[in-house]
Amino acid sequence: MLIAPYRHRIYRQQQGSGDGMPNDLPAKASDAAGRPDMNGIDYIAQILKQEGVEWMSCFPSNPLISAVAKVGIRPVAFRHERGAVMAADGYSRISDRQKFGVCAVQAQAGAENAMGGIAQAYADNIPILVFLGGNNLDRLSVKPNFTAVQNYQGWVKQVEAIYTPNQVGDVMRRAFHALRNGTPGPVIVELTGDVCAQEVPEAARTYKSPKMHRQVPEPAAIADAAAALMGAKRPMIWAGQGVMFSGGTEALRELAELIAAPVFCTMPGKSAFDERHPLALGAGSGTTTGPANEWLTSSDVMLALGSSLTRTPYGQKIQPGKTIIHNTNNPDDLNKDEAADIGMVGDTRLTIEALIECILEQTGGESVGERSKTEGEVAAAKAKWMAEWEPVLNGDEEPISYYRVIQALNDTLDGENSIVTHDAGAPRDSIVPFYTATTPHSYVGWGKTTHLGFGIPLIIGAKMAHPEKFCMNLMGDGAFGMSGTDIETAARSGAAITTVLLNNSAMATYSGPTQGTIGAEAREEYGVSTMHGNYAKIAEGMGAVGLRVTKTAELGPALKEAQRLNAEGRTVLIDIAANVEDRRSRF
Ligand SMILES: Cc1ncc(C[n+]2csc(CCOP(=O)(O)OP(=O)(O)O)c2C)c(N)n1
Ligand SMILES: [Mg+2]
Repeated sequence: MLIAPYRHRIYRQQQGSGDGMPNDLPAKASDAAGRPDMNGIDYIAQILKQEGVEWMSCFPSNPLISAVAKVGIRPVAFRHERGAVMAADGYSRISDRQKFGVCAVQAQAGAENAMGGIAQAYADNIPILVFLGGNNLDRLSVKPNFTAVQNYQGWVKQVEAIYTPNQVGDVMRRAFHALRNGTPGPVIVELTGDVCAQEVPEAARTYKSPKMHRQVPEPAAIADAAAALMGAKRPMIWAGQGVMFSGGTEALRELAELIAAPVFCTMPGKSAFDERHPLALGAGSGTTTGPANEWLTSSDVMLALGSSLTRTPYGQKIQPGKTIIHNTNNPDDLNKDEAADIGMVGDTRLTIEALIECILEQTGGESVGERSKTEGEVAAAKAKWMAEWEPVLNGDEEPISYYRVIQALNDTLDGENSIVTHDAGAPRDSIVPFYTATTPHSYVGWGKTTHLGFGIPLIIGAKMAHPEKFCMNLMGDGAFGMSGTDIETAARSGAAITTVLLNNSAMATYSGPTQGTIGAEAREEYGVSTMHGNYAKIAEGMGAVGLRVTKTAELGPALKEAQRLNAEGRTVLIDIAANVEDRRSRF
């Protein structure tokens, strides 16, 4: 069962300042005349070092890969560009705009293949910096050459090509400004081949690190929101990813307790509020918890924090008839899909703090609402929902039910020191309502365009950010086809992750008894949405440890073994003989 990886290097955490402050610059190379010799690529590497970048995902080739290695930034090569971009995304997702995932791929095929990962980051508002290799200046815009500036418009927050060596510092300043400020999103820099190989004149080497600037909503909007919350009969809070990105999770807890409002987390916001808290309603994708459904249906005032309130099949619907108080840092999200009764454009943590202060001023320091009554109602709603699901979560059916696997995760993992993520399809639908998220980013929810296979590279990126944590992705066998070779990336680089693979030889969302959308003609006659594999064996062939689980009793021990092996620096894949899960907590 256990095999030694082909080549194993223990991943050592790179020593950066870790506080977002610039590191020392490397010594400059000099030519005979004592003049620093630095081309555009070397200057970018130096700026990345100055910005505290510790590693860069990549798929060869791109001249920046050697240049960053020279200045002590670790390049990690993935097996395909999409994965490299997604790992940078995973790193950014849990770094709250304090650190950023950086990625480099080559021109043409590399730039084209990166699209899926970039689109995913764009849809989910994730700040990543992607360097695409570029053609020479005289080939830009000439068919069939790919130009990022033309082709990535509409999929990114910002995209620029470098047209002159004098411009490198300005492009990089705009890039880091965009990463730190406004709506988060992917920032693309196209490294025009011949231009970036030229010397950057000393006078143009003037890079200054841009700072983060945060806004507070107008005082009148805060006062209106406070009044609406204090007058509410049944308030609730809808917490999005922006709560975590702004460092607002503690403030959120304080506010929820102050106004006795239960908290629902969106899928990307899952883990912004500890799901063990008595005011926690849990999280929701298209599926959600019983308590969340009750408050989404019956609340009269909803305070949405750090959320775009985007309508998506991977989110809960907001029922009409509520007063909506909407906080976002992006004015374009206000009134996009939902009419905002009160809009609060600004940083989420600062907004919550301003709300708390305003409410306390009016109550003379007293809390609002009946907290213990509300907590009792949440507990009752949870008990009602769990009465229905308890037998499913603890069932001993074989092939093993998805829910039994999720129960084993809840029973076995040290939630506060783990990072768990899902993949597209039934794994996501099943786990989002039932896995208990604890500390911020202990769960990474994702997916509006929802790229299958994101789980492996995402969790490698998370492991790069937190080598001390148990980092695990739950995926289906269909998803493995999209990114499974990056198990080799994890094994080779020592970013020791655990992949829990629900092997049902099917795509449950398309071929399940009631969930199926693929017709019997294509399924039964031609096998569309059926596939087979022994993924534990494949993992072993790529230098990881493969474990097979066919009985429910083996789940806990396999997860414990995975934790032990990860701690030794070994990547693990647990291949579970699973059912074609058809049950969903939908309302
Ligand atoms: C790149 C991409 N293509 C297609 C899809 C649509 N899709 C969502 S789930 C799924 C099947 C997933 O099958 P599997 O990973 O085996 O999970 P299961 O539902 O069986 O648990 C597909 C094709 C997608 N999300 N991403
Ligand atoms: Mg499957």
